[in-house]
Amino acid sequence: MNRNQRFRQQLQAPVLMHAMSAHNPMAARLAAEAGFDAIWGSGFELSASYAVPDASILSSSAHLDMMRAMAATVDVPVIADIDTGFGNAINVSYMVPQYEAAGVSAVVMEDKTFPKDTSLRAQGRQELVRIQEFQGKLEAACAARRDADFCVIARTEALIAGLGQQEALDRALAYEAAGADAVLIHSKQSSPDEILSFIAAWPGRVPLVLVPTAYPQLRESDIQALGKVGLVIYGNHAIRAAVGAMREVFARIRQDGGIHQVDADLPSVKDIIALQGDAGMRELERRYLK
Ligand code: SPV
Ligand code: MG
Repeated sequence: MNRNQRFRQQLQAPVLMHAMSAHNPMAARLAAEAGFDAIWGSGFELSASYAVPDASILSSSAHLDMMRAMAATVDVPVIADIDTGFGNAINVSYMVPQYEAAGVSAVVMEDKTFPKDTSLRAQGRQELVRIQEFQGKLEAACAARRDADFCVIARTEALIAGLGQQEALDRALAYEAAGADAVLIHSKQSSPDEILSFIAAWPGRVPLVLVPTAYPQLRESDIQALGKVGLVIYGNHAIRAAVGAMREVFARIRQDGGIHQVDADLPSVKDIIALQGDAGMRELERRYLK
């Protein structure tokens, strides 16, 4: 089975899949090494790694290039966060084959207007496009894929925009009807109640996808028990771990007046060399450098 087939099959299987965010190939490699089923090619993380807001500021080519680099580094499937699809349905038609050619196994596209604003910020601009317009974008994405196992995941921001459960259900069902392979339902409430209520009411056939950043108390075992969720995405934990670790180490070096204290607490240079794939390069040297 190739990577796209594996992803499609796992997404539909009764066992919950878990994806970890990544903003570069090293983060993707570490996530795969830790045992995550897939990599989330997060727009929030990549924007953060360039120190810009997650608001359609980074170019589509910067995102696409990073997805290609991550997909080339790991064997697990990469799920690309294509935000609003970089324009209208026509833009989507041109972008999806490029993501597919970059080696990703799925795209997630959200029903906000372009340029988007990030979802979890308080008082963000959260405007949604018309349901029919987004159906057109999903139909364009599905028609543009070349491999039938490549997944198109629709994301509704109805709860993020404060439009309520009925609007979220109407949108999610309309997106399923337009061909979406799964529906990501996002919430920024600190309690999982809103999401649990949506899941209980979900009458659709396709699996749901959750990003529990705002309600971290909801564990995988709780989500699995709900039965309707195929995938949980940890949306920003790679960049937050990196920022936390760098902040602490940088502060210690300034405080200690050197690296003499911190050195023993860091991954060794040998460890990093191994993660760079040194063993593979030495094998190439052995074979081909004559
Ligand atoms: C991302 O990781 O870019 C996401 C998830 O889209 S969130 O930031 O929660 O909107
Ligand atoms: Mg995003």
